[in-house]
Amino acid sequence: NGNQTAVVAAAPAAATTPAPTPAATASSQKDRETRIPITGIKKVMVKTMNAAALVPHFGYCDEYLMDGLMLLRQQLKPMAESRGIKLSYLPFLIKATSLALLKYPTLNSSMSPNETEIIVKNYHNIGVAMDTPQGLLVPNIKGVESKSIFEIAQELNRLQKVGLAGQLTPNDMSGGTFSLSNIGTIGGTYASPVLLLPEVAIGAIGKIQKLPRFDKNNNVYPVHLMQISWSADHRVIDGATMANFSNLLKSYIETPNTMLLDTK
Ligand code: CAO
Repeated sequence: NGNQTAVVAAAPAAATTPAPTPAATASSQKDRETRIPITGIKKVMVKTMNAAALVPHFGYCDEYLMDGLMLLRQQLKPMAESRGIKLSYLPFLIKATSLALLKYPTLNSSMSPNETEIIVKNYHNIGVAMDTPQGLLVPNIKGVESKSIFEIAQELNRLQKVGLAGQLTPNDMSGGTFSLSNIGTIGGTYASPVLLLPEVAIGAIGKIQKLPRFDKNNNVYPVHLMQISWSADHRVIDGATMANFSNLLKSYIETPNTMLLDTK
């Protein structure tokens, strides 16, 4: 493309190496580079990420004990499977997020474009980052506040299926109010997620790991831990709100039966 200018970091030449002629440099550089056009979803990602970079984010991380939820999922997974639905950890995390958002609703809001109002949404459309053949997409599960964990799993299964087939619709992807990104399916622990505007918070979920911890008598014992990394828009959310929200979500995840009390 004649309009493009190559931006190539020049390696410092060794003192003894003669400088190559300009023609030789141009042809060898061309052979050593591949130009990938930025189109489609990648182009959208450039635009949305540039916009997000203008928002002052802060990060907050914690680790959640997963043994209780692992046991519960082990019990419920075969039942979901008998109804044709795969039950991963995400439906529980999405429901617990929604329950915690009921207590801390400003995390489910957006800033008005002229920065004069915070628009709190009383519907929880929770987005899930998906690694699809088209690239990173964030479809959302609509109305999580009134869905059961099974209904959330059903919708997640549907979105994952159409996502892998490259058939997510604009409706699947619009109207999100809060996002989660389960990077733990690929690996890793902590992350630094970038906001999906106009949402004001996003969480990145790390890989569940078996790790040693101490009991009160200083004996080492094994636990399963999952790290979670939050990013929030510091114009709207303060650190205390984020920490209180994460603590409540943590209590639902660590003692998952408590979700029964608040689930509608
Ligand atoms: N730690 C350990 N195991 C995990 C896990 C985690 N954090 N998350 C999921 N698993 C397990 C599941 O429970 C499942 O186990 P079983 O086979 O025993 O049931 C298995 O890994 C596969 O899970 P899954 O991928 O089918 O389901 P999911 O609902 O957890 O995730 C989806 C769905 C679409 C979010 C995921 O496939 C994906 O695309 N992740 C990548 C997200 C991403 O790219 N984020 C970065 C965005 S920023 O660039």
